[in-house]
Amino acid sequence: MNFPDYFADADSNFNDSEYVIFGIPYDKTSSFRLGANLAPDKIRFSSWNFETYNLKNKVDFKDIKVHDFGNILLKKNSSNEVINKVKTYTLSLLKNKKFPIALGGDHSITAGIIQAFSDEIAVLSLDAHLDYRDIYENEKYNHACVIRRISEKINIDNIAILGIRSAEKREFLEAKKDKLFWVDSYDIHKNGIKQALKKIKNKFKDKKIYLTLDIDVLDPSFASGTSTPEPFGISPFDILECIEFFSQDIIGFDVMEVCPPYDHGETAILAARFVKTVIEETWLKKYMD
Ligand SMILES: [Mn+2]
Repeated sequence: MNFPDYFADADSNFNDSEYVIFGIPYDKTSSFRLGANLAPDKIRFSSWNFETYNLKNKVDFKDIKVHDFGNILLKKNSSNEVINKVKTYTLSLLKNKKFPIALGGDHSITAGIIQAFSDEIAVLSLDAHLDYRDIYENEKYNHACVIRRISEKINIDNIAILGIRSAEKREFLEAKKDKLFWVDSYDIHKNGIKQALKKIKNKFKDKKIYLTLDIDVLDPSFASGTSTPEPFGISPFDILECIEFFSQDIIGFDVMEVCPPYDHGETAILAARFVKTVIEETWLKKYMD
């Protein structure tokens, strides 16, 4: 079957749209398995799987004005150039009051998106990995360094990570010393996602939140199609609760690290579902008040 090459039902033009989806087909800093550059188009394809009506929140996606820009063109750009391109593009969306939704690509890209936002926002990262290295494989803008790069722009008190279960010892100790906040997946498994979300809400108060989803936060049994899978992950329901809980505050979203060559389709399906969920839930909040 042939489907359009844009995200399902994202058929508004740019001017009318409230939400803009854009892809960044980039995986040059992936450290284990390559292929995340194929993810934006795979996520778009997967989005056609779904009904437009959401039985749970009663939103019909067709009622929301969503534009799909397509992919940002990257031709042999250095990582610095990629980050700058992504920053410039995100700035153009914010200037036009659009809600940015990015499809990665590897997680290094999120640092570029965040640079376009005010320093006053909070950043919530869902990730199996701490990603707090200063440099990795001679690269400052590596996916293993994304939280460190973000912490150079956003006060570390306004950053939180959910679901981690992997870090290098030195990286871990540095993050502890710098008082980076996280709730690991073992804690979430034992005490539930709600208490973790409440802790973060207490910390962020009413700050606006940029939500970045590294799909490897999920257990590999749900989402094996990712570059660096890590056992003992959280579940899709945990992520759903997180999106619903913060829907009032979320002002931007990305989903990163889907790796189609290692996917049987389910990882890209989950990514597409989370894109739709973030759009529906934030839209619902905006028009309910
Ligand atoms: Mn990760």
